[in-house]
Amino acid sequence: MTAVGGAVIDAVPPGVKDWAVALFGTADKVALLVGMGLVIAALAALAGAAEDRRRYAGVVIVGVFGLVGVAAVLTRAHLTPVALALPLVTAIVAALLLGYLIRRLQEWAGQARDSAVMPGTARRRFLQNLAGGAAATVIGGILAGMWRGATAGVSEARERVKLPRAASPAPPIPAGAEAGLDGMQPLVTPNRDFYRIDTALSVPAVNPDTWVLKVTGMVDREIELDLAGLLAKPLIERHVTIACVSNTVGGDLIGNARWLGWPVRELLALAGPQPGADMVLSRSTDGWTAGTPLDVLTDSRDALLAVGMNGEPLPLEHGFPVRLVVPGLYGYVSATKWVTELRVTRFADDAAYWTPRGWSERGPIKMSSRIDVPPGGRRSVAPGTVMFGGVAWAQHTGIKKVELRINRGPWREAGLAPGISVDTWYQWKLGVDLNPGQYEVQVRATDLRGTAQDEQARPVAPDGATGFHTVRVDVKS
Ligand SMILES: Nc1nc2c(c(=O)[nH]1)N[C@H]1C(S)=C(S)[C@@H](COP(=O)(O)O)O[C@H]1N2
Ligand SMILES: [Mo]
Repeated sequence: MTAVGGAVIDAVPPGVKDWAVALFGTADKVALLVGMGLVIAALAALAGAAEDRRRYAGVVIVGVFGLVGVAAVLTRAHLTPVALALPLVTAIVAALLLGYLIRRLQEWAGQARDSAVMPGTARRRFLQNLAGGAAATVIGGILAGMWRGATAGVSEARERVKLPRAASPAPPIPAGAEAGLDGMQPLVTPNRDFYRIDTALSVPAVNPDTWVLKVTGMVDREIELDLAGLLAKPLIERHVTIACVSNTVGGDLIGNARWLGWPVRELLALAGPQPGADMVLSRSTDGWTAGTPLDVLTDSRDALLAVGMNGEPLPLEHGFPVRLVVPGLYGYVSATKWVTELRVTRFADDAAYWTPRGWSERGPIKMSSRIDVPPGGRRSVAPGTVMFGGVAWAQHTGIKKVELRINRGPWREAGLAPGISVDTWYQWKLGVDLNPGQYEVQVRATDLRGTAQDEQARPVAPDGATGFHTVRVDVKS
């Protein structure tokens, strides 16, 4: 079922952008699974009715569904014999059970019709068999659950991981970096609130004891690194704000965390990239890939092979045991979770997961800003001084100023809190005196190079949304 769902996700046509965005959110995976469950129940009812009318008709329906399952597994990047056998075995068992139960049901119906030598015998047999079938289904479910229980084992292994102290700790958060307005999001996003985006329907369970990272491709020396080896390196800790290319203007697919890891440039320096290489294709256990410019991974920025998030080992959903975090690039071209390979290559020779699906090969994060306060959809407030607040980001460049305008009037400069670093978001706030009425409020940021945020509204595809976050505020009388 996960394979079919994954195939559905992968098959999303590049044109269906908004749908794709919705699909990769966490809640929508549940919707996808529930929807598939309903389809399966309907198919089962159809197969039962068909089999009752005509012998083998229902069995054929079940068989076709099983083949669809096999085909879906075949399209998945991570092909295992178990994954392949599962839909086959399920379909065969379901077909046998279906044929058998319908025969019993017909026997019972026939006996009722012939009125009654030994009434109840066929009925009893049918019910016994139905109960047997249900029990077999439950046992099968438990076995499948045990197989999935691998995730639980990895959770325990995660508890045992001891993160070392950073050789270079995160610089302290400057005083006043939190604007201190009610309704603002915390400057550092707690792990449980951190947005999650990936194509994985079930969280990959990666055993930290057997995890290895391979550096391959156009390098002088291939490298293999295990977790103990990685944890023994001089690790650094930095705050970095990562964002999703699917984040709409004003959206919340962005978060700021304190990451602990080893600079990717040091690993690549050991491997020795060869002349002509310009991309690193990072691959996760589930086959997903990101293509990151080699120069971004070797310049002075803190691109990390991260093991820690806000003082803990990475949560399973955020890539345990090891992921990439690259300041300044959208996640889809850089932030590979459950990473197991870095392949040094060329953009001309290799394409990452999202590239043939209609998203740009390169994905630098676009500067943006957001109004979080006053909070909520209608944003109705009392008259007088109305406090506005929010965040602005231009990763690896930094924010110089944030301005607000009311009803397309002149821009007014907001108070900008000091950033933790140019790689994180900045908080801002501004009080504006407003009489009762309805107002349109817009925000724009300017980066430390002096470039102002792009006013032109553009959708998230192919390389990130632009435009001003615009909200309506209702000042009550
Ligand atoms: N293995 C894997 N890593 C992945 C993805 C994925 O689909 N699979 N999605 C990327 C995208 S699009 C984003 S925005 C970030 C999100 O990281 P987060 O879920 O920790 O916030 O992870 C990136 N890493
Ligand atoms: Mo993303």
